[in-house]
Amino acid sequence: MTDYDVVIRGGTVVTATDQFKADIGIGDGRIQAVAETLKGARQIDASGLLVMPGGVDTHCHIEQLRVDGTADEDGFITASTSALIGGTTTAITFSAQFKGHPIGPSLAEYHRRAGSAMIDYSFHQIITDVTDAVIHKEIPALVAAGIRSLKVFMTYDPLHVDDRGLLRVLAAARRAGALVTLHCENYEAIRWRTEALLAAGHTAPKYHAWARPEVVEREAAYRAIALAELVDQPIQIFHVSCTEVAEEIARAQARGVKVWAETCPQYLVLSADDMDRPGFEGAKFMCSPAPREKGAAEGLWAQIRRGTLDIVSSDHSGFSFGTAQGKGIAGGANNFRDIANGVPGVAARLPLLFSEGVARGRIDASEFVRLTAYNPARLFGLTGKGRIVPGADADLVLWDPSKKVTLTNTIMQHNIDYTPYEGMEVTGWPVMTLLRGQIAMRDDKVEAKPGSGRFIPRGPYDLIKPTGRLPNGFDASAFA
Ligand code: DUC
Ligand code: ZN
Ligand code: ZN
Repeated sequence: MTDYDVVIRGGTVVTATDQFKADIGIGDGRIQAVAETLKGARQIDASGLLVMPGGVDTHCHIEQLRVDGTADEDGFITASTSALIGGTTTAITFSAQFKGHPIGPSLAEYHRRAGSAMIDYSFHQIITDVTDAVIHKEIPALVAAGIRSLKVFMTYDPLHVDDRGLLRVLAAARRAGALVTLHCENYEAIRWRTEALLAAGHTAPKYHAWARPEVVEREAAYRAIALAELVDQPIQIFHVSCTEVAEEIARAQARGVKVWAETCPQYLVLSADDMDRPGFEGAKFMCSPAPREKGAAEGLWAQIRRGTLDIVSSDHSGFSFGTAQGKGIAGGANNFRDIANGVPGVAARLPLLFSEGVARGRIDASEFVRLTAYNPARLFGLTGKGRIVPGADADLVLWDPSKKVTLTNTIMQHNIDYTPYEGMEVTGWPVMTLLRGQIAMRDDKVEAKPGSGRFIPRGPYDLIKPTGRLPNGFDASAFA
């Protein structure tokens, strides 16, 4: 007689706090027991391997729609394939609002498209048009439908929202019980510097970084924090690229502001020099904020270790190098302003972080779990994810900590024609990924079927409640 459907036997279980030898008993797609010796109808031998929670990537652009009706090249099937190859089992992707359009119908379209996903998922709703209907009807409706995070861009045409709009979104989120995530860069400063650079004939990809230096990101991050304090609304700052922004966040955290922040592998392993490769090759490394000077990443590692940056997500973006819908190089983009920003990385996220972090001794394996699974699940209210405890979803990755792999685009299995990490050698590789107890990837082959992923509705949770500290004790969000 067996006690469990599946037992993962003999591995080293890594949780957000501990590492120990144990078996994991799985039944009905959930973890039912973690103990020394368990019996199951099926055994999976994990000896010599780490057994960790499946990756939770809370910043992925998948099949995101554009104003012209096209969508990101990496769709839900290919992006989920790539996620599973890299050990990730849950993603939060984006539903984009277009100016002049309501949210409801486009969100329904994202749900339809995500029906083919092979990982579990939720959405962040991008707010670009801060109308009365959005503030008073659509944001409450989103939260009621289980979407509890909003994204605001402080830069980019036609996405950016001005300070008044941001205040209104923060206030609406406070009333509804949602988290606000932000892309922090100063819109006018980037416009001004871009115009000057192009007027001076500086068109190559490397000038992307010149158009948006660190101070442009720091100013916007500081402003976002200040506005969030004014409203007393928790926020998360996306893709922190440099120490000076992290220091601004650390100062706010020290005075009790509920501000969380992520960084991404591109800021830990790429640099501005990559954008200076010959011709337009540098476009492969263009993302925003821009990768910084060589060596700057050590400052980010320090801020990871002190907890200022508590999530490492991929910011996976579906732009190929040689397609018109991608970076447009084949279609003749001839200056940095017209090249799409963003790099693919949902598969490479865990291997790069493990290799650069754990294998090189910058962080330990439990910290790796916190950064890649436990903290993202906790911050975004993804109940049942990111943990190895009885009752949690049996989303697991079996990891060979000493396997060496040279990254290539073929390995990524996404629908993008390049990886910015081509040729990099990593130490540590996922050999099996399970989603809710089912083997979804084994030895670099995806076994999951389209549609096996599930939408995860997110209910209320304490972490993102306001602090109750308001200037003059006056809650303006109750009136505006
Ligand atoms: N910001 C993102 O969050 N993703 C892709 C591009 C960008 O600027
Ligand atoms: Zn962004
Ligand atoms: Zn993004």
